[in-house]
Amino acid sequence: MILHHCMSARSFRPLWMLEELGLPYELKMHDFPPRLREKDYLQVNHLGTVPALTDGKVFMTESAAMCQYLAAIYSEGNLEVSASESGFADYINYLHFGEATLTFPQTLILRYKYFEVEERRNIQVADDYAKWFLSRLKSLEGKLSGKEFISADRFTAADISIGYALMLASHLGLSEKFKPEVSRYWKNLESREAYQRALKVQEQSAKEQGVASVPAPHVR
Ligand SMILES: N[C@@H](CCC(=O)N[C@@H](CS)C(=O)NCC(=O)O)C(=O)O
Repeated sequence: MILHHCMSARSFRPLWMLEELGLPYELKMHDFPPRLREKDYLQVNHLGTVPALTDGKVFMTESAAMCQYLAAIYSEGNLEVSASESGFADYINYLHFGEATLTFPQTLILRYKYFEVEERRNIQVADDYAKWFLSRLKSLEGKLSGKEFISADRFTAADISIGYALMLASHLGLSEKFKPEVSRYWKNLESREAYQRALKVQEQSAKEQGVASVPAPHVR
């Protein structure tokens, strides 16, 4: 398997998943954004985005779908919830929620607070989407009450999908505003050995491959 990754970008989701599974893989690091910094990468993924994953003839470009795929193919049911289990609807709902509802607004913060050239930055947009993101966490707060994991009382790919969104929020300084249940859940997720290994692997690989080892937006 080959995973194309930028430091702490959404490609961290499948990287964390691969570490949870203990599977062998090759991690190809890219400076962010590869679309502009590494034109050759467009031959791997026409969109220029990370992640990109190849597994034999399989090629994927969506981080939450990769987690679902890896759980379905390689976890022997441990990191997924099957359609016959009662937590199935929560599993797929939160797998998508992590990307579509929790990560998307944060990309607007990244773009309008950090990545755009000075004259196109817009603090109003960034602040509005920070509020938007935090208000979307409200539904998690209730859902997580008295629970360690989001679905089926066990750690699954859905926790990785949400966990990455919380990781990004902490990079953006939003974790101080997490409410108690989300804060507890996040501390629990980030203390997982596989999560910690994924952090080390990306840093080590960045150094070995001559790529900036500080996650964007600090790269610019
Ligand atoms: N929905 C996709 C989004 C992929 C995406 O936009 N990745 C960002 C990094 S987090 C990227 O590569 N941005 C650089 C660009 O748009 O050129 C996923 O979850 O994988």
